Amino acid sequence: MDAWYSDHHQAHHGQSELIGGQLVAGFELPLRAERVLDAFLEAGVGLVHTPADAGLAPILAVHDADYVDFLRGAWDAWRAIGRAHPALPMVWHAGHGLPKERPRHIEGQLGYYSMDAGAAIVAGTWTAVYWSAQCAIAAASALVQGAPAAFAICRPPGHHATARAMGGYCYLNNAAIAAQHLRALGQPRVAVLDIDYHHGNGTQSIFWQRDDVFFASLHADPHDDYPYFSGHADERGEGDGHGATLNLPLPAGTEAPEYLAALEQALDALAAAECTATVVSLGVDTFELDPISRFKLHEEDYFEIGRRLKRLPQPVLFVFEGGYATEEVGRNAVGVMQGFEWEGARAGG
Ligand code: OKP
Ligand code: ZN
Repeated sequence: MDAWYSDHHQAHHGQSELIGGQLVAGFELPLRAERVLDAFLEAGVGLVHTPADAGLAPILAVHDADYVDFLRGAWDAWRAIGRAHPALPMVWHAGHGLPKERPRHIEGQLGYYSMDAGAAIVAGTWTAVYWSAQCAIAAASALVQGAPAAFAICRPPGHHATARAMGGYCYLNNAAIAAQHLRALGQPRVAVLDIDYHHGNGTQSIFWQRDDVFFASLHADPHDDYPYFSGHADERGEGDGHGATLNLPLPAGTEAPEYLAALEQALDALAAAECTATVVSLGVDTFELDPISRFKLHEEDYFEIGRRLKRLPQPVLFVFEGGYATEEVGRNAVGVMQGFEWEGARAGG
């Protein structure tokens, strides 16, 4: 399988992050995507392409236009009030529903368009998130042109971003944009399987009331971990989307046997949903040495996960999400691709 990668992600760097009440240098580093690219090339899984520019239309099919305008202009607005350090949201409307009025001041807008202080804006953020989304769009296009699988090496990640809010290192929801693009290109029903350690709350909310995109997620129990307010087992979707969301929360300390059993449950549900293509939100922050997570998967488990994913409705688009153990993130992510390809060759030959 081939991969799509743009080095524009490097422009998004030097973000600050609030962890446990302290402002620190962020975990979401340019090195992460570089390590995934290197591992992909080293393993010889396939070719790496630079995405074509498909423009804003596939992004606006998922995200609100005013939110996209905000992302594009936020750094300049922040500079205009004399600030030179990364822009972080710090005030939120926590009442019922959306705030009535959009604030005029950039500080208010940062809160209006975010869910937490986990998505800093720096000078290169818009360029990076735009091209991260373009990687997912280009890979989705390759799928409908006949590729059996593709890998979008996206950075920044996307699965926490909703239609109108950033958070948790995410700005544009690459996986949702890819799923929606597959729909636009004629796929009747698309599956999204999210195996990042954290619940894909943004993706869930985007497709919450729809039955043409089935969302299944394995993640840390939100009683105990980020994003805290969604991902519980009783969340199944609403309206037309009732039954088209499946959440499988798992406890801290989860190891491969329990993880793979839950994965089989998700794969059963996705098989029953009769989708014609799958987007996998691939986070490898389920790794035992991940600095912000609490599952206990080992390096060889990613190959096994890849093998199991061969059961998914085909074709399959992998979209890179989390994974913060920079030494191992490349091998772990690419291990999934290798297991997937290995199982395909075994079954075919
Ligand atoms: C992005 B992705 C935990 C703080 C969590 C945000 C994590 C965002 C993860 N103590 N901060 O899903 O990998
Ligand atoms: Zn994550």
